[in-house]
Amino acid sequence: MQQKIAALRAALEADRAKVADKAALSAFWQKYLSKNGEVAGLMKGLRDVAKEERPAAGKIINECKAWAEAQYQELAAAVEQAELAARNAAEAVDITLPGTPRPTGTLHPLTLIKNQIVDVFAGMGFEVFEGPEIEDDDHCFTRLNVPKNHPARDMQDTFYVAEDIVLRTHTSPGQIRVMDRGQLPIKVLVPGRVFRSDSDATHSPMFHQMEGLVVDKGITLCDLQGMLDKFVQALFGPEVKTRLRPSYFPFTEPSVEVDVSCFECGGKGCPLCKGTGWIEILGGGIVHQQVLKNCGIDPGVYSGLAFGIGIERIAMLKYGINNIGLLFENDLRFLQQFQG
Ligand code: 2NL
Repeated sequence: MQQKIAALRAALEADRAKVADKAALSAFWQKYLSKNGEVAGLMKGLRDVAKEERPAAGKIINECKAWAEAQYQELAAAVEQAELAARNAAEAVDITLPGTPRPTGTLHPLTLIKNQIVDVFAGMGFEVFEGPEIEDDDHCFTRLNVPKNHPARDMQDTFYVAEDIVLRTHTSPGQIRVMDRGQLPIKVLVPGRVFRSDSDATHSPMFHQMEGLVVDKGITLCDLQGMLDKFVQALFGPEVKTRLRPSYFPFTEPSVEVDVSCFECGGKGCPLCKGTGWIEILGGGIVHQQVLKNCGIDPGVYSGLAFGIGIERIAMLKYGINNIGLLFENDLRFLQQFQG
């Protein structure tokens, strides 16, 4: 028995030195300590020992078993330690390394321009109102003094959703809704998408407008010119001047087209202003008395000014963009040039 035990100890120690992971540890336990393992085998061997020697043999087998179990416990702790150390090494994070830069989005150039315009007019006390994109004929045309069969309805080449229901061709129906609230005075900006059946290098069937409306006692064309002066100077620089030219819109009387002195050449004449020194940027005028009446406002007491700005046009002028399509293709190489 003593020989057997000595052999088992020697074999166990040799095997123990080879155990490096959990799988080998488990095999080690199976081999020596399981029900059919070598230590249990020694116990079974007791049968062959002479009766009077059995107590002594049993004692040394038990000692061997306790020793083997202790060996196993030590080994298990060592394997556990080694695996933890290996995992810590593999998962180590160098917190002194610089972070991975995450690409962040930028505002779309049209949003940048829209925000700039809103900021300028907010500084003059305007509020922002947004109306629906699908409008009825009444809000989009009739109450704006564009009656049925008026050439302006053809001129605007409207998208009809149903009879008398249209994709708004301008944001003006939004201002009609503001006037319908019946609260005066009014100082409102109405930005948003508008739709016209028109498409070339400078026209898109969907584009963005920002209209402004002021209704109060004693509003004149001078108020319009003063506000627009501040607006163009904020957008194009303090040196630019404005010029009003007579024009025609059914909803304003008088109507004006507003030019700015060319911010590229300072007015001397260049390709941008086509040699004229002036660039047309928006239209406006004094709200037609009929439009005020259509909204329940007494033109004998109140007067109004209105203007409409094409946001794409301003963006194209300001950033030197020659094709409107670039604004809607969402090519990152284009968009990333506008960092705000
Ligand atoms: C342009 C011209 C304009 C208006 C828009 C307006 C709205 C109401 C009453 C009167 Cl509710 N007028 N809007 C007036 C004149 C011109 O836009 O060329 N826009 C790009």
